[in-house]
Amino acid sequence: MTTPPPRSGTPYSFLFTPHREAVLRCGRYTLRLNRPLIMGVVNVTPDSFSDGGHYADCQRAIERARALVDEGADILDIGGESTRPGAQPVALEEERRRVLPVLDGLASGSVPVSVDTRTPQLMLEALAAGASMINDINALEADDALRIVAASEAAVCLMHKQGEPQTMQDHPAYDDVVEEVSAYLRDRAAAAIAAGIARERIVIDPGFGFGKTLEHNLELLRSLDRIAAAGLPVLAGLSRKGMLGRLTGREVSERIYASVAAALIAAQKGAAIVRVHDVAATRDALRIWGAVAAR
Ligand code: HH2
Repeated sequence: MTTPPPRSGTPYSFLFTPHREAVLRCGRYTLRLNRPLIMGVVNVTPDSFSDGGHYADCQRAIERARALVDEGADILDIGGESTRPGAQPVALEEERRRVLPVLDGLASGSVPVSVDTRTPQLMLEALAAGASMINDINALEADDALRIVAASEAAVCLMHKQGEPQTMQDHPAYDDVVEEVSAYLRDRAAAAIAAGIARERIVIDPGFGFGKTLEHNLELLRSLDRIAAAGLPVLAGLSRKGMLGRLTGREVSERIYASVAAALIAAQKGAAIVRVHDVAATRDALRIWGAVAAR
């Protein structure tokens, strides 16, 4: 596919994307997708792989989220359950206790708040409490999830994974990882549209690290433009992940440079949204690219 000619004044004019003029509708917010957006992650958990325990307290999580907005986050993503490889599922009651008070403190802010959950009942409660997006690593496959999101105005991120977090890294296997992930995301987007979720509310995500070897992850990153060719905005979540540790030999707390590099590559490959922990560093890198790209 060829890149359309640049328009004067359009930032990121060599961005490979079929949705340059597009918007993402997230509840009362409409986000323009004319540059890569930054989703800032706040995990309200004791055990998330990179920030577990740091923001388990509600007030600290809210302060962290506000700091990420000051650093340039376009969307916040609040999670109450770690889905890192080997993680144990969290009971609804506990996930609710972690997420809803933080959402309450942020929902009236200047940026949309996404809730990272695969639990339909929590989706329902989060939407009622002002969540503008549901980020579901299960791609709304659980009973009722499609119906619950369709009944709202919120956006949704449909993510691919192979297997379940507890065992997904045991033996990931694909014949053609890019084709299989793309086909799955196309199917889930079609199911969401059939359930009444407008196209402009849907984001797709190949799910880096979710039932994928290092080689699978690299192949997906190399070919992100093929996934973006579905015409839906693509979200890429590479921040601080194990694949970056494998490639650099660095611990989680030392993966900021690798994370920024990965986010930049994802954006150049057509990601509409990058999901990151280090917002300021990512924003600076994307700004440099944007300045070079704008003509
Ligand atoms: N990655 C994680 C969690 N949620 N959601 C989407 N859409 N895409 C991702 O790549 C993704 C995600 C894992 O990262 P993190 O939230 O930092 O860790 P944990 O699951 O341990 O809380």
